Parts: sequence; C-alpha cells; structure tokens
Amino acid sequence: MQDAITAVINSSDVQGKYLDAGALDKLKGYFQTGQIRVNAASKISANASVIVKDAVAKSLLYSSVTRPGGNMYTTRRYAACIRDLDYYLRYSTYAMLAGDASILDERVLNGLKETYNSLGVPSSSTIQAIQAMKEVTASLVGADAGKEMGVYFDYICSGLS
Ligand SMILES: CCC1=C(C)/C(=C/C2=NC(=C\c3[nH]c(/C=C4\NC(=O)[C@H](C)[C@H]4CC)c(C)c3CCC(=O)O)/C(CCC(=O)O)=C2C)NC1=O
Repeated sequence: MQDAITAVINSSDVQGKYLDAGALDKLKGYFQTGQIRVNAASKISANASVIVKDAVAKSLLYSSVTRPGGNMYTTRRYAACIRDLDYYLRYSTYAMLAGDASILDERVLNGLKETYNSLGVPSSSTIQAIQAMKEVTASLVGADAGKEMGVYFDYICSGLS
C-alpha cells in the first residue's frame, strides 16, 4: 500500500533527487487537507451502516436484483451484498485517508471482477449502489471530503466495469 507521501518520495527517490516544487506542492495539498480527511473518516465510521442502508434503499431495494431470481435474493445473498458495500465504503475511506488508490488495487479489486462474473453478481447494479453510496457519503461529510471520497468510489466502479 502507498500513500500520498510515499508516492511523492518514491518518485523523487527513483530520480535520485530532492523533492522538486511540484512534489512539494503535492505534499502541501495533502497536509492542508489532513483535518478534513480525518474528520470525514470519523463521520463515516460512526455512520457506516446507515450509509450502506441508505445507499441500498436508493439503488437496489425493490429492483430486479432483490426479487426471486435476482442475485440479492435470499437472505444469504442479500447479506453478502451488504457486506461487499461495507467493504467498498471502508476501503474507500482508507484510500481517502492515504490520498492514494493503491490499497484498492491490492485488497479490493484484485480478482474481484472474475469472482463477480463466476457468481453472476451484476456489476452494473453494484456500480449503481456504489454511486448511491457516493451521494449519501457526500451529504454526510460535505462537498470537499465528499469529492475526495468520490475519487475512490469511482475508482472501484471503473475496476468493476
Ligand atoms: C475486502 C475485499 C473483498 C471483496 C470486495 C469481496 C467480495 C466478494 N463478494 C462475494 C459474493 C457476493 N457478492 C454479492 C453482491 C451483490 N449482489 C447483487 O445483486 C448486488 C448488486 C451486489 C451488492 C452490491 C453477492 C450476492 C454475493 C454472493 C453470491 C453467491 O454466493 O451466490 C464473494 C464470494 C465469496 C463470498 O460470498 O463471500 C466475494 C469474494 N470479498 C472480499 O474479501
């Protein structure tokens, strides 16, 4: 896993250079938004189950996936879906804190599309639910942090499509 700091340092290190103005600007931006990131993470962890529940209500509930024959039908599958959404929320929060998406590649997206294909989990409905989670999260944490969280929710969606 990388974060905004190691990303900048690693790229200077491979060139054998001190941090240049661009690299320092990136770090400055990251440090200046530190409080916003931590506050957002705190609100998200206190409200995670509500965020997931509201997102499901906005996107999946009473759709074809929750009806007989749909991939969320039966309690076991419904619960697996809720659990997956909670994974996406938790890992997006980690990535937002780190200011870097690499944790999503390593721990979430690696092999996910293949797993979903083999179990018939519809990526399009999953993406809809993640987009709903993006809206619900933004309304909770405010526009700036919401936009930053959106980067990582979108990253998961592109990994799934
Ligand atoms: C932390 C990283 C991580 C991820 C991301 C993860 C995902 C993940 N989701 C799974 C299943 C599943 N995922 C879903 C999800 C859905 N079905 C729908 O119709 C909805 C659109 C959607 C929810 C948004 C369902 C229903 C299953 C169970 C499918 C089945 O067993 O038939 C499985 C198969 C094994 C299992 O059931 O536990 C994995 C590995 N596991 C992990 O360890």
